[in-house]
Amino acid sequence: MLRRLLPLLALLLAPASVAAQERVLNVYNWSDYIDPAVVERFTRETGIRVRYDVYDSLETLEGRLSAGRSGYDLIVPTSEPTFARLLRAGALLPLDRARIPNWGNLDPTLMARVAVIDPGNRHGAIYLWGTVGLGIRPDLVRAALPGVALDSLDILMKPENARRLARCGIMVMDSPTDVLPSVLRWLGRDPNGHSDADHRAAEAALRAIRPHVRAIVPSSAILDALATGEACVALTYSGDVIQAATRAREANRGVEVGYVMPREGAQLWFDLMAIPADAPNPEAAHAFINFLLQPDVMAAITNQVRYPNAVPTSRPMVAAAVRDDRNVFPDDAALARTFVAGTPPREAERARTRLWSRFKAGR
Ligand code: N2P
Repeated sequence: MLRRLLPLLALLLAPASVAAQERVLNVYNWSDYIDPAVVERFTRETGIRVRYDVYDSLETLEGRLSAGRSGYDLIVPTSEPTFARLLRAGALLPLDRARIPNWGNLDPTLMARVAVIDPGNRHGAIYLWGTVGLGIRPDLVRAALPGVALDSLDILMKPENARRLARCGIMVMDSPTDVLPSVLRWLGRDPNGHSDADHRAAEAALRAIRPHVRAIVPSSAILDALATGEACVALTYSGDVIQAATRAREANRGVEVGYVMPREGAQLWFDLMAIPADAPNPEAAHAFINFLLQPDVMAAITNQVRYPNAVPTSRPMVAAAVRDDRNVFPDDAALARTFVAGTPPREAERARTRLWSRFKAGR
Protein backbone atom coordinates (compact mmCIF):
# COMPACT_ATOMS: atom_id res chain seq x y z
CA MET A 1 0.00 0.00 0.00
CA LEU A 2 2.72 2.40 1.11
CA ARG A 3 4.73 1.53 -1.97
CA ARG A 4 1.74 2.42 -4.12
CA LEU A 5 1.37 5.75 -2.36
CA LEU A 6 5.01 6.75 -2.57
CA PRO A 7 5.05 7.98 -6.17
CA LEU A 8 1.96 10.02 -5.41
CA LEU A 9 3.62 11.55 -2.35
CA ALA A 10 6.71 12.35 -4.39
CA LEU A 11 4.54 14.12 -6.94
CA LEU A 12 2.77 16.14 -4.26
CA LEU A 13 6.04 17.16 -2.66
CA ALA A 14 7.83 18.07 -5.91
CA PRO A 15 8.89 21.72 -5.98
CA ALA A 16 5.87 23.59 -7.27
CA SER A 17 7.88 25.84 -9.58
CA VAL A 18 9.34 22.95 -11.56
CA ALA A 19 5.95 21.32 -11.95
CA ALA A 20 4.35 24.60 -12.99
CA GLN A 21 6.99 25.42 -15.56
CA GLU A 22 6.44 22.14 -17.31
CA ARG A 23 2.69 22.28 -17.21
CA VAL A 24 1.77 25.55 -18.87
CA LEU A 25 0.00 25.90 -22.19
CA ASN A 26 0.24 29.26 -23.94
CA VAL A 27 -2.82 29.84 -26.10
CA TYR A 28 -3.25 32.72 -28.55
CA ASN A 29 -6.83 32.71 -29.84
CA TRP A 30 -9.44 35.15 -31.14
CA SER A 31 -11.34 37.17 -28.54
CA ASP A 32 -14.82 35.89 -27.57
CA TYR A 33 -14.06 32.57 -29.16
CA ILE A 34 -14.26 29.93 -26.40
CA ASP A 35 -16.35 28.89 -23.42
CA PRO A 36 -14.15 29.72 -20.39
CA ALA A 37 -15.60 26.70 -18.57
CA VAL A 38 -13.99 24.48 -21.19
CA VAL A 39 -10.54 25.89 -20.43
CA GLU A 40 -11.09 25.34 -16.71
CA ARG A 41 -12.15 21.77 -17.36
CA PHE A 42 -8.97 21.15 -19.39
CA THR A 43 -6.83 22.32 -16.47
CA ARG A 44 -8.86 20.24 -14.02
CA GLU A 45 -8.50 17.11 -16.10
CA THR A 46 -4.85 17.46 -17.10
CA GLY A 47 -3.22 19.69 -14.49
CA ILE A 48 -1.98 21.89 -17.34
CA ARG A 49 -2.36 25.57 -16.55
CA VAL A 50 -3.52 27.71 -19.48
CA ARG A 51 -2.16 31.15 -20.16
CA TYR A 52 -4.70 32.59 -22.59
CA ASP A 53 -4.09 35.66 -24.77
CA VAL A 54 -6.43 37.03 -27.41
CA TYR A 55 -6.23 38.94 -30.70
CA ASP A 56 -9.04 40.44 -32.72
CA SER A 57 -7.68 40.66 -36.23
CA LEU A 58 -5.55 38.54 -38.54
CA GLU A 59 -3.20 41.48 -38.95
CA THR A 60 -2.45 41.45 -35.21
CA LEU A 61 -1.96 37.68 -35.14
CA GLU A 62 0.34 37.72 -38.15
CA GLY A 63 2.36 40.65 -36.82
CA ARG A 64 2.91 38.80 -33.57
CA LEU A 65 3.81 35.48 -35.18
CA SER A 66 5.89 36.49 -38.16
CA ALA A 67 8.90 37.50 -36.09
CA GLY A 68 9.08 34.03 -34.54
CA ARG A 69 9.59 33.26 -30.81
CA SER A 70 6.06 34.30 -29.98
CA GLY A 71 6.08 31.99 -26.97
CA TYR A 72 2.72 30.52 -27.96
CA ASP A 73 1.93 26.82 -28.11
CA LEU A 74 -1.39 27.03 -29.87
CA ILE A 75 -2.71 29.60 -32.35
CA VAL A 76 -5.91 29.78 -34.40
CA PRO A 77 -5.24 31.51 -37.74
CA THR A 78 -7.71 31.63 -40.61
CA SER A 79 -6.81 29.13 -43.34
CA GLU A 80 -6.09 31.91 -45.84
CA PRO A 81 -4.14 34.04 -45.87
CA THR A 82 -2.59 33.73 -42.39
CA PHE A 83 -2.28 29.97 -41.86
CA ALA A 84 -1.16 29.49 -45.48
CA ARG A 85 1.58 32.09 -45.10
CA LEU A 86 2.83 30.77 -41.77
CA LEU A 87 2.92 27.28 -43.25
CA ARG A 88 4.87 28.45 -46.26
CA ALA A 89 7.35 30.21 -43.97
CA GLY A 90 7.97 26.97 -42.07
CA ALA A 91 6.47 28.49 -38.93
CA LEU A 92 4.08 25.61 -38.13
CA LEU A 93 4.78 22.23 -36.58
CA PRO A 94 3.41 19.12 -38.30
CA LEU A 95 0.76 17.69 -35.98
CA ASP A 96 1.39 14.29 -34.41
CA ARG A 97 -1.88 12.45 -35.04
CA ALA A 98 -0.90 9.72 -32.59
CA ARG A 99 -1.39 12.34 -29.87
CA ILE A 100 -4.77 13.38 -31.23
CA PRO A 101 -6.99 10.29 -31.05
CA ASN A 102 -10.07 12.51 -31.46
CA TRP A 103 -8.88 13.55 -34.93
CA GLY A 104 -11.43 11.12 -36.38
CA ASN A 105 -14.22 13.35 -35.04
CA LEU A 106 -13.43 16.00 -37.67
CA ASP A 107 -15.77 16.38 -40.64
CA PRO A 108 -13.85 15.01 -43.65
CA THR A 109 -15.71 17.26 -46.11
CA LEU A 110 -14.77 20.44 -44.24
CA MET A 111 -11.21 19.23 -43.71
CA ALA A 112 -10.91 18.52 -47.43
CA ARG A 113 -11.65 22.19 -48.10
CA VAL A 114 -8.64 23.34 -46.09
CA ALA A 115 -6.42 20.55 -47.45
CA VAL A 116 -6.11 22.73 -50.53
CA ILE A 117 -3.60 24.85 -48.63
CA ASP A 118 -2.44 22.19 -46.14
CA PRO A 119 -1.94 18.98 -48.12
CA GLY A 120 -2.96 15.95 -46.09
CA ASN A 121 -4.17 18.27 -43.30
CA ARG A 122 -0.81 17.80 -41.64
CA HIS A 123 -0.61 21.14 -39.80
CA GLY A 124 -4.09 22.27 -38.85
CA ALA A 125 -7.47 21.12 -37.55
CA ILE A 126 -10.58 23.25 -38.03
CA TYR A 127 -11.66 24.87 -34.78
CA LEU A 128 -14.62 26.99 -35.86
CA TRP A 129 -15.81 28.60 -39.10
CA GLY A 130 -18.20 31.32 -40.18
CA THR A 131 -18.89 34.19 -42.55
CA VAL A 132 -18.38 37.93 -42.85
CA GLY A 133 -21.48 40.10 -42.99
CA LEU A 134 -23.41 42.90 -41.35
CA GLY A 135 -24.64 43.29 -37.83
CA ILE A 136 -27.67 45.57 -37.98
CA ARG A 137 -30.37 47.03 -35.80
CA PRO A 138 -33.27 46.10 -38.10
CA ASP A 139 -35.73 48.62 -36.62
CA LEU A 140 -33.36 51.56 -37.12
CA VAL A 141 -32.27 50.41 -40.58
CA ARG A 142 -35.90 50.01 -41.70
CA ALA A 143 -36.77 53.43 -40.35
CA ALA A 144 -33.84 55.12 -42.12
CA LEU A 145 -34.21 53.16 -45.37
CA PRO A 146 -37.90 52.33 -45.90
CA GLY A 147 -38.35 49.27 -48.10
CA VAL A 148 -34.65 48.33 -48.17
CA ALA A 149 -33.80 44.64 -48.60
CA LEU A 150 -32.30 43.39 -45.35
CA ASP A 151 -30.06 40.81 -46.99
CA SER A 152 -27.56 42.87 -48.93
CA LEU A 153 -24.33 44.79 -48.46
CA ASP A 154 -26.17 47.64 -50.22
CA ILE A 155 -27.25 48.72 -46.72
CA LEU A 156 -23.67 49.73 -46.00
CA MET A 157 -22.00 50.13 -49.37
CA LYS A 158 -24.48 52.38 -51.20
CA PRO A 159 -23.38 55.88 -50.24
CA GLU A 160 -26.95 57.22 -50.15
CA ASN A 161 -27.84 54.48 -47.64
CA ALA A 162 -24.72 55.05 -45.55
CA ARG A 163 -25.51 58.77 -45.45
CA ARG A 164 -28.95 58.08 -43.98
CA LEU A 165 -27.55 55.63 -41.43
CA ALA A 166 -24.60 57.75 -40.34
CA ARG A 167 -26.45 59.14 -37.35
CA CYS A 168 -27.26 55.79 -35.78
CA GLY A 169 -23.67 54.57 -36.13
CA ILE A 170 -21.82 52.75 -38.89
CA MET A 171 -18.72 50.72 -38.03
CA VAL A 172 -16.32 48.57 -40.03
CA MET A 173 -13.89 46.10 -38.50
CA ASP A 174 -10.31 47.19 -38.80
CA SER A 175 -9.00 44.43 -41.04
CA PRO A 176 -8.25 44.93 -44.73
CA THR A 177 -7.73 41.15 -44.97
CA ASP A 178 -11.27 40.35 -43.87
CA VAL A 179 -13.06 43.38 -45.35
CA LEU A 180 -11.67 43.94 -48.85
CA PRO A 181 -12.83 40.60 -50.31
CA SER A 182 -16.46 41.38 -49.45
CA VAL A 183 -16.16 44.89 -50.91
CA LEU A 184 -14.75 43.48 -54.16
CA ARG A 185 -17.51 40.90 -54.31
CA TRP A 186 -20.17 43.57 -53.76
CA LEU A 187 -18.63 45.47 -56.66
CA GLY A 188 -19.12 42.37 -58.81
CA ARG A 189 -15.37 41.78 -59.02
CA ASP A 190 -13.28 38.77 -58.10
CA PRO A 191 -13.08 38.88 -54.28
CA ASN A 192 -9.50 37.67 -54.60
CA GLY A 193 -8.62 40.14 -57.33
CA HIS A 194 -5.46 42.07 -56.63
CA SER A 195 -4.83 44.08 -59.77
CA ASP A 196 -4.40 47.84 -59.56
CA ALA A 197 -7.89 48.19 -61.03
CA ASP A 198 -9.31 46.02 -58.23
CA HIS A 199 -7.57 48.08 -55.58
CA ARG A 200 -8.70 51.34 -57.15
CA ALA A 201 -12.31 50.17 -57.34
CA ALA A 202 -12.35 48.95 -53.74
CA GLU A 203 -10.76 52.16 -52.50
CA ALA A 204 -13.23 54.34 -54.39
CA ALA A 205 -16.16 52.38 -52.93
CA LEU A 206 -14.78 52.69 -49.42
CA ARG A 207 -13.95 56.35 -49.83
CA ALA A 208 -17.52 57.07 -50.93
CA ILE A 209 -18.93 55.83 -47.62
CA ARG A 210 -16.06 57.02 -45.42
CA PRO A 211 -17.67 60.32 -44.33
CA HIS A 212 -20.58 58.33 -42.92
CA VAL A 213 -18.53 55.73 -41.01
CA ARG A 214 -18.25 56.47 -37.29
CA ALA A 215 -15.46 54.03 -36.45
CA ILE A 216 -13.04 51.56 -38.00
CA VAL A 217 -12.09 49.51 -34.97
CA PRO A 218 -10.99 45.96 -34.05
CA SER A 219 -13.67 43.28 -34.22
CA SER A 220 -13.87 43.01 -30.41
CA ALA A 221 -14.92 46.67 -30.18
CA ILE A 222 -17.53 46.10 -32.87
CA LEU A 223 -19.06 43.27 -30.86
CA ASP A 224 -19.38 45.60 -27.85
CA ALA A 225 -20.80 48.46 -29.94
CA LEU A 226 -23.45 46.20 -31.45
CA ALA A 227 -24.38 44.78 -28.05
CA THR A 228 -24.86 48.22 -26.50
CA GLY A 229 -26.68 49.62 -29.52
CA GLU A 230 -23.96 52.14 -30.29
CA ALA A 231 -23.70 50.82 -33.85
CA CYS A 232 -26.72 50.26 -36.09
CA VAL A 233 -24.72 48.80 -39.00
CA ALA A 234 -21.34 47.07 -38.68
CA LEU A 235 -19.30 44.87 -40.98
CA THR A 236 -17.83 42.00 -38.97
CA TYR A 237 -17.81 38.23 -38.29
CA SER A 238 -21.09 36.27 -38.13
CA GLY A 239 -20.85 34.76 -34.65
CA ASP A 240 -19.73 38.06 -33.15
CA VAL A 241 -23.00 39.60 -34.35
CA ILE A 242 -25.03 36.73 -32.94
CA GLN A 243 -23.19 37.01 -29.59
CA ALA A 244 -23.93 40.74 -29.59
CA ALA A 245 -27.61 40.01 -30.29
CA THR A 246 -27.73 37.66 -27.30
CA ARG A 247 -26.03 40.20 -25.02
CA ALA A 248 -28.35 42.95 -26.20
CA ARG A 249 -31.39 40.79 -25.51
CA GLU A 250 -30.11 39.93 -22.04
CA ALA A 251 -29.50 43.61 -21.24
CA ASN A 252 -33.17 44.18 -22.05
CA ARG A 253 -32.77 47.80 -23.10
CA GLY A 254 -34.71 47.61 -26.33
CA VAL A 255 -31.72 46.91 -28.57
CA GLU A 256 -32.44 44.30 -31.23
CA VAL A 257 -29.54 43.05 -33.36
CA GLY A 258 -29.69 40.91 -36.50
CA TYR A 259 -27.14 39.33 -38.83
CA VAL A 260 -27.12 39.93 -42.58
CA MET A 261 -25.35 37.28 -44.65
CA PRO A 262 -24.91 39.25 -47.87
CA ARG A 263 -26.88 37.82 -50.80
CA GLU A 264 -24.08 39.04 -53.09
CA GLY A 265 -22.09 36.15 -51.60
CA ALA A 266 -20.50 36.14 -48.16
CA GLN A 267 -16.88 35.48 -47.35
CA LEU A 268 -16.62 32.05 -45.75
CA TRP A 269 -13.64 31.33 -43.52
CA PHE A 270 -12.15 28.47 -41.53
CA ASP A 271 -10.02 28.99 -38.43
CA LEU A 272 -7.45 26.28 -37.79
CA MET A 273 -5.80 25.14 -34.59
CA ALA A 274 -2.07 25.05 -35.24
CA ILE A 275 1.19 24.80 -33.29
CA PRO A 276 4.02 27.26 -33.95
CA ALA A 277 7.25 25.51 -34.95
CA ASP A 278 9.03 27.01 -31.93
CA ALA A 279 6.25 26.32 -29.41
CA PRO A 280 7.70 25.86 -25.91
CA ASN A 281 5.20 23.11 -25.04
CA PRO A 282 3.94 21.24 -28.12
CA GLU A 283 2.87 18.25 -26.00
CA ALA A 284 0.39 20.39 -24.11
CA ALA A 285 -0.81 21.90 -27.39
CA HIS A 286 -1.53 18.44 -28.78
CA ALA A 287 -3.38 17.54 -25.57
CA PHE A 288 -5.47 20.70 -25.88
CA ILE A 289 -6.35 20.07 -29.52
CA ASN A 290 -7.38 16.54 -28.66
CA PHE A 291 -9.44 17.80 -25.73
CA LEU A 292 -11.22 20.41 -27.85
CA LEU A 293 -12.14 17.86 -30.51
CA GLN A 294 -14.49 16.02 -28.13
CA PRO A 295 -18.13 16.38 -29.20
CA ASP A 296 -19.40 17.68 -25.85
CA VAL A 297 -16.59 20.21 -25.56
CA MET A 298 -17.17 21.48 -29.09
CA ALA A 299 -20.92 21.70 -28.47
CA ALA A 300 -20.27 23.85 -25.39
CA ILE A 301 -18.04 26.16 -27.44
CA THR A 302 -20.55 26.54 -30.28
CA ASN A 303 -23.34 27.17 -27.78
CA GLN A 304 -21.32 29.92 -26.17
CA VAL A 305 -19.76 31.71 -29.16
CA ARG A 306 -22.30 30.99 -31.92
CA TYR A 307 -19.88 29.72 -34.51
CA PRO A 308 -20.25 26.27 -36.09
CA ASN A 309 -17.49 23.73 -35.45
CA ALA A 310 -16.17 20.83 -37.53
CA VAL A 311 -17.23 17.98 -35.25
CA PRO A 312 -20.56 16.68 -36.61
CA THR A 313 -21.22 14.47 -33.56
CA SER A 314 -21.39 17.64 -31.44
CA ARG A 315 -24.55 18.75 -33.27
CA PRO A 316 -27.09 16.85 -31.12
CA MET A 317 -25.61 18.58 -28.06
CA VAL A 318 -25.86 22.07 -29.55
CA ALA A 319 -28.88 23.97 -28.23
CA ALA A 320 -31.80 23.80 -30.67
CA ALA A 321 -31.98 27.60 -30.94
CA VAL A 322 -28.34 27.70 -32.07
CA ARG A 323 -28.57 24.60 -34.25
CA ASP A 324 -31.58 25.90 -36.12
CA ASP A 325 -30.21 29.42 -36.58
CA ARG A 326 -29.40 29.72 -40.29
CA ASN A 327 -26.99 32.53 -39.48
CA VAL A 328 -24.93 30.13 -37.37
CA PHE A 329 -25.32 27.10 -39.63
CA PRO A 330 -26.02 28.45 -43.13
CA ASP A 331 -28.04 26.11 -45.36
CA ASP A 332 -26.64 24.64 -48.56
CA ALA A 333 -28.16 27.33 -50.77
CA ALA A 334 -26.52 30.09 -48.75
CA LEU A 335 -23.22 28.22 -48.61
CA ALA A 336 -23.26 27.79 -52.37
CA ARG A 337 -23.08 31.57 -52.73
CA THR A 338 -20.09 31.99 -50.41
CA PHE A 339 -16.47 32.42 -51.43
CA VAL A 340 -13.22 31.79 -49.56
CA ALA A 341 -10.50 34.43 -49.53
CA GLY A 342 -7.13 33.55 -51.00
CA THR A 343 -3.60 34.61 -50.15
CA PRO A 344 -2.58 37.79 -51.98
CA PRO A 345 1.04 38.07 -53.07
CA ARG A 346 3.25 40.30 -50.91
CA GLU A 347 3.12 43.27 -53.26
CA ALA A 348 -0.68 43.21 -53.40
CA GLU A 349 -0.77 42.84 -49.63
CA ARG A 350 1.26 46.03 -49.29
CA ALA A 351 -1.06 47.87 -51.68
CA ARG A 352 -4.02 46.71 -49.59
CA THR A 353 -2.39 47.92 -46.39
CA ARG A 354 -1.71 51.33 -47.92
CA LEU A 355 -5.21 51.77 -49.28
CA TRP A 356 -6.58 50.73 -45.91
CA SER A 357 -4.59 53.40 -44.07
CA ARG A 358 -5.90 56.02 -46.48
CA PHE A 359 -9.43 54.75 -45.88
CA LYS A 360 -8.97 54.90 -42.12
CA ALA A 361 -7.48 58.36 -42.22
CA GLY A 362 -10.25 59.51 -44.57
CA ARG A 363 -7.85 60.77 -47.20
C1 N2P B 1 -14.13 35.89 -32.91
C2 N2P B 1 -13.76 36.28 -34.27
C3 N2P B 1 -14.05 35.25 -35.28
C4 N2P B 1 -12.91 34.78 -36.05
N1 N2P B 1 -14.39 37.00 -32.07
C5 N2P B 1 -12.85 35.24 -37.45
N2 N2P B 1 -12.10 34.36 -38.24
